[in-house]
Amino acid sequence: MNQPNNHTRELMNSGPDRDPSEEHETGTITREKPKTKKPSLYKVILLNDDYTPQEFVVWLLESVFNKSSEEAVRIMLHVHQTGVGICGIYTFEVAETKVAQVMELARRNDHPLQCIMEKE
Ligand code: TYC
Repeated sequence: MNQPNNHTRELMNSGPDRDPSEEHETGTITREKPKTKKPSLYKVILLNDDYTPQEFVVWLLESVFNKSSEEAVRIMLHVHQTGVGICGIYTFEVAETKVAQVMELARRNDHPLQCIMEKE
């Protein structure tokens, strides 16, 4: 029986159990398969209404979304003038938590403020 050629040697050392230290012998298989997947991202969106005080929305943006006071005022005014605005973009569980925090703070303060999340 002949010795395996380079192509056969690569096939013999392929698959999840291959020895990456052998890869440099042929120079054809170069990297490990990256097994990480990027998580989906979600926009957290604030909706305008006629009753929630502007100062409350600015305070929410600072305390829940870690915005500077300047950025918080900018986002609040954008929502006030256009009807909607993005507070931030997060992975699913972070976005879900922030929406729940906003809704609970609005409810506790008797404001009709609405906050939703949307897949990016
Ligand atoms: N429109 C509100 C007012 O004039 C302010 C406001 C801004 C409310 C943003 C909600 O998401 C909102 N008092």
